[in-house]
Amino acid sequence: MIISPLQQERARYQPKLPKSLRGAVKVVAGEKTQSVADQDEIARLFPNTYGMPLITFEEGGEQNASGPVNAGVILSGGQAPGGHNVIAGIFDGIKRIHPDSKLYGFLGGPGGLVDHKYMEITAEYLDDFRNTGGFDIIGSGRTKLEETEQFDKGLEVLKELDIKALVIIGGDDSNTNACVLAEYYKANNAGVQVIGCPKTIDGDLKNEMIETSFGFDTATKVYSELIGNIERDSNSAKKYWHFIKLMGRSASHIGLECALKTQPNVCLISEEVAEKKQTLHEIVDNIADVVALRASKGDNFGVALIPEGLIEFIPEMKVLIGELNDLLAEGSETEAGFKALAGDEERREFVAGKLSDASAALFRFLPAGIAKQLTADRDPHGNVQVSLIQTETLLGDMVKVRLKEMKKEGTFKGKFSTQYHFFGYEGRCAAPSNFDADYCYSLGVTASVLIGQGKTGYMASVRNLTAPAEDWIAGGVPVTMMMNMERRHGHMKPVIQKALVELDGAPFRYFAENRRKWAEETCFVYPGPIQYFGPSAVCDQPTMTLELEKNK
Ligand code: FBP
Repeated sequence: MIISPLQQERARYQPKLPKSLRGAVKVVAGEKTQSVADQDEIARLFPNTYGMPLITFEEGGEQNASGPVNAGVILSGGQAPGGHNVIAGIFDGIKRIHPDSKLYGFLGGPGGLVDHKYMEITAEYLDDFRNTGGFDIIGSGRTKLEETEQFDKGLEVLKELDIKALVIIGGDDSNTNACVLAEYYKANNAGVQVIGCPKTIDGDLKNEMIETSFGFDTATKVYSELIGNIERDSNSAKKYWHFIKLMGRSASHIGLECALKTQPNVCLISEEVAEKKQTLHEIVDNIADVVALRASKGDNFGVALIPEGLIEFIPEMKVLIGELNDLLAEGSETEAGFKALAGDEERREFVAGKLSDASAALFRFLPAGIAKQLTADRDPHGNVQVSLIQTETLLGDMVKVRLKEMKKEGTFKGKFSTQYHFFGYEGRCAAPSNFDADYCYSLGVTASVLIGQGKTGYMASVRNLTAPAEDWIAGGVPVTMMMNMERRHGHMKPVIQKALVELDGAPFRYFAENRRKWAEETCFVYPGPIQYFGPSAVCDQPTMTLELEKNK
């Protein structure tokens, strides 16, 4: 493999570990835990893994003599920078337990376990992936592990390879399923532990014990660099309004973090739109007002950030999407009728005729391209694929129409030219920042200690993340502690609670206090690229979200 000079230097980077993980580890068990809600129901569903204590690691335990420990690892869902370092941490950790321990990677995500597709990860193979982005070391996938047949099929290969523990690196759904698997294997005395690891650039797998999911730091730094570059271009040419859609399936953490870093003129936060029950027209009017305000000062340019998940948070759109999901559910009669029609307009009318009056009116009003995107194939979970919907274009086009009206009314006297961007995949496989490289490696070593301690149904947790890495606190959190019951596809299910942007949280409050000034004046900040070598103040900074949350 040919690698760049930066990659060569980066390969030599030794991730920083918390003090407690550098030598022998003392394991301290805390109080018994409870789920965040629906305690009775969750306890009933997880009789073997509910209520376990929190675990914290401290320096200076005794190195217990142990035989080799074989472990398996799965990368689940969307890529996030740092996944390779989690695997490196697990590898080095189990080798520390015993040099003959082996690590197997299941290929292409959870499906690899079910289909018995795996490889042994050797030291030589792993070395090329240390401190690199991507999930290409073993590949990832979105197969859901939720059926007992899948669990049994997986167990066959785990037994064959003498694997004692499986680490599932994934988001909220994958970690929920990891816990279901842990419970099943424990209930059946399968002799396989299951440990979770918090991954997702979306940043929505977090709570009191999981301060952030890995990948959020790097991805938001990459997007902020790009946004800063566009802000500078916008401020130089002074002729375009840039509408930038940012990835993040549901929550707006990415948009908020990027706004805190770059101070754009507009940033929509989906959770606020939902809370205030804003309509599409209100959102458009608000943006048009900012455009007009800036134009009144001669500034016919600006930058607006749009979270990818916005569309599903606009109440009227949410209702429409819900109705469309039901109508176009795979295998339904309406889906067949819809697919039998060839023309887009014919299809639109066919669907509109079956919607409620309000949804039909909205559906007919939307630009043809957006209506088509809303009826496109669903993802494996039956959801609209929001990353495929061009919300940025929809809003830009609607703002244009509104500004024409305002021109007639005499309330807008400027120019409005747009450029559209979508930043998502650009950030998911970036070389991890020092923060993510260190955090991920620490998560991997933490997982190996949990394995060595015979734990199951735990998620690796590394906390105190705004302190220097040596003072980070590592340990394990029972996954059931993060669960509540939610309705999913018509059934109540135990799931890890998704963390949305809290409107009374410090990051949003800081944004809300400043956004008027950022709209009116040009306060752009140009963060520049991620720095890997240099002063710690430049290279090791965590996200502003974390800083504000910790210093609230
Ligand atoms: P995870 O929740 O699996 O980490 O993935 C999140 C994400 O990156 C979202 O931000 C985005 O909407 C989605 O994946 C895109 O999915 P895909 O990779 O299947 O296009």
